[in-house]
Amino acid sequence: MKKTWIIGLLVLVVLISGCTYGPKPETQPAQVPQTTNTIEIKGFAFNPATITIAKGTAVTWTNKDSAPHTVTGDVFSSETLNQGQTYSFTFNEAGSFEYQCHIHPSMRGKVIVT
Ligand SMILES: [Cu+2]
Repeated sequence: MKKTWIIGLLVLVVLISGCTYGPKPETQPAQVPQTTNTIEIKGFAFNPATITIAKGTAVTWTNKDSAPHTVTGDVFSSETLNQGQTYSFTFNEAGSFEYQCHIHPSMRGKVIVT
């Protein structure tokens, strides 16, 4: 009977001490170059339309529209992206890369790689 009480107390101590460690705080220094970037395709527009990234960064586009879109540039090109689908491309060369939606050519975006 007493043993059970001690075990119960131990479990309680473990539970309480476990609570003091909470989720780790976000410790991401601003100086660290971004290694991923996401662009939403929404409302027939790339958002953000222009991004600046460091060389070696992978950019992921996600189509949030019900309409299909593409991400079409000179050195990269996606298949037709339906709603919820994504396309990723890693930019290993510095430069300015313009792209558009092949289906809706008025949709334009630019990736600047430094
Ligand atoms: Cu489109």
